[in-house]
Amino acid sequence: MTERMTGAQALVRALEHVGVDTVFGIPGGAILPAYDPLYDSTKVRHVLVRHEQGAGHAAEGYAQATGRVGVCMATSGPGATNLVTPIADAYMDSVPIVAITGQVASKAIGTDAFQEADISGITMPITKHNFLITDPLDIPRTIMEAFHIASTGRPGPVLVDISKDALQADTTFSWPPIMQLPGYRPVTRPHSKQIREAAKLIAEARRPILYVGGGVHKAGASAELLQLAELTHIPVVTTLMARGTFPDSHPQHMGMPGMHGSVSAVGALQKSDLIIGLGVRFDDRVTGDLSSFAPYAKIVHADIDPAEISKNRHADVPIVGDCKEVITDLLNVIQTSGQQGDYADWWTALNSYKQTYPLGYETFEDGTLAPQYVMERLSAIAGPDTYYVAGVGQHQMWASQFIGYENPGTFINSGGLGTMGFAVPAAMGAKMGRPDSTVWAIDGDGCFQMTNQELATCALEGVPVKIAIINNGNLGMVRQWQTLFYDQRYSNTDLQTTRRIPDFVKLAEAYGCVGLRCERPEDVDAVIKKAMEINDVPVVVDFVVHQDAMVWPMVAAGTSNDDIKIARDMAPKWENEDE
Ligand SMILES: Cc1ncc(C[n+]2csc(CCOP(=O)(O)OP(=O)(O)O)c2C)c(N)n1
Ligand SMILES: [Mg+2]
Repeated sequence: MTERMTGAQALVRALEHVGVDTVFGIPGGAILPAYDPLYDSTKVRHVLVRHEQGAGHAAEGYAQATGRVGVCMATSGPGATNLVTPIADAYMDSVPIVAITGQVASKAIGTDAFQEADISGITMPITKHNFLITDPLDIPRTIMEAFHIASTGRPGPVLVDISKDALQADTTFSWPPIMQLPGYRPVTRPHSKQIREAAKLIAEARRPILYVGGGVHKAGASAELLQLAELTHIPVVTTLMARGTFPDSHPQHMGMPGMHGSVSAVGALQKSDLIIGLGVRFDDRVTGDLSSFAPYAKIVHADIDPAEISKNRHADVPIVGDCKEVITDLLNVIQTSGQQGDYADWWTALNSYKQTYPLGYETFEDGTLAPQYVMERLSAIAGPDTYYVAGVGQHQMWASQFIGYENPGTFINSGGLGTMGFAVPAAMGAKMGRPDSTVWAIDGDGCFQMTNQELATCALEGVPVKIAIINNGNLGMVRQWQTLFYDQRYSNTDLQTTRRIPDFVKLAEAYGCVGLRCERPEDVDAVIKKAMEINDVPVVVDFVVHQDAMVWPMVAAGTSNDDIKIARDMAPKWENEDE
């Protein structure tokens, strides 16, 4: 069945056919034709955001909370370039989003026309793929291809740029279109020889470790991971992108590795003789100085993206495949062989790391709030079924360290790009994707000032997110580096929020939200409980905390993981330093 309609109508119809229920965006000249049929759609809800960056992060939050493709839309030129940051963010964290942008009329492309920007050129290195459509006939097929590419293999952002005349022209629409992607065939089935090789190394190892990254949750493989860990009794570390993929409370969990990881997780990687990396990138925040990273370890590295394998650290056993299939196959081979490694001495060492160096923090005599305490109480009161969405900075690290994650995908944050301003719009997207769940954003006073305008969107669209601002009056993470590495010369990190500019409570109220403030430890529980009881409008809590709280442990940038500090000038003592 084919039907006559405009390119714009074909676009909306195609979005309906691929199952889109929510689009975040802002209209403008070049995309305007698409907004007309969108007005009539009963299946697609368009959410009018206040800044296109908010649309992009909302699409990411929606995608991460639901596992479905998030969608954002913008006009040409500045609308499109405002999407660049969230597209780059989605690329770094492998988040499936489709960004649809209007482009100037095809005849005007290349003439520096009003609001022209070469967005497909600009986003070439930060998209998994992108398209420029000038023929309306291509619209349905391209939309289907864009959603297929974004959500299969290693997920990622896809941009579809459509010229205004293609949206306006008459065309024929038929569904389903036939995709034309001859060169795109992601490998999901791991090679059985590689699986056997990995199983053999696991049986031979004395100090193995499962290094779990964002790819495991993206593959929906947390149940299989738990089975594998319990079958083999191998310890597990979960990266910033994998928090909750393996339960924090599990005795085999060693914590988060990396720059602000636990001593037990960092130590376990450094001392291991076999790292089984699953859906990880061996990125610099985890490895520290690469040349001294895990010097005794052989590497099994499984990832769906062959480009990741041996990119940073040579893999002795490379496995290309979907993590769910990799883990399932490993389980089968290990179960059939009945071989069990001997890790008793390893566990003695690991348990001693855990007992000797638990995560801790400083409290303040003057009665001011420790930010870590706020996280602990939030975790206890809001519980592990809540979605936590963080900004970028100290508060993000405390949210990772001091909230207990028990369920996969419940910590949503900007890991690879480290994008300030991520939290408020991403929390909005997460809440729209999961309306029955509680969503708490944990934001910094700096980050919050970058994207808080989306509170207007939340209030008007009925999206009751909860925002905890960890207000330390500073660009705290940068201040921490100035404290440690720049002689306490605090160049341009004081936000002066202590002068209540802005007053976050009043700002929340101005946006139609409830604003609360908490300044003393004894009030924390009552304020969180009050925020938990408000479910009809968004709530913002201004937690005024001590300005000098620091994130520990820390591996200073560029140094070795062996030089991890548990506090300023305090390093752990390693036992078993016999190799
Ligand atoms: C868009 C952007 N600009 C600059 C930075 C560099 N940066 C990283 S953390 C940080 C401070 C964040 O301050 P705040 O939101 O108050 O969080 P805190 O560290 O105080 O918890 C800055 C400026 C960044 N990550 N992203
Ligand atoms: Mg701050």
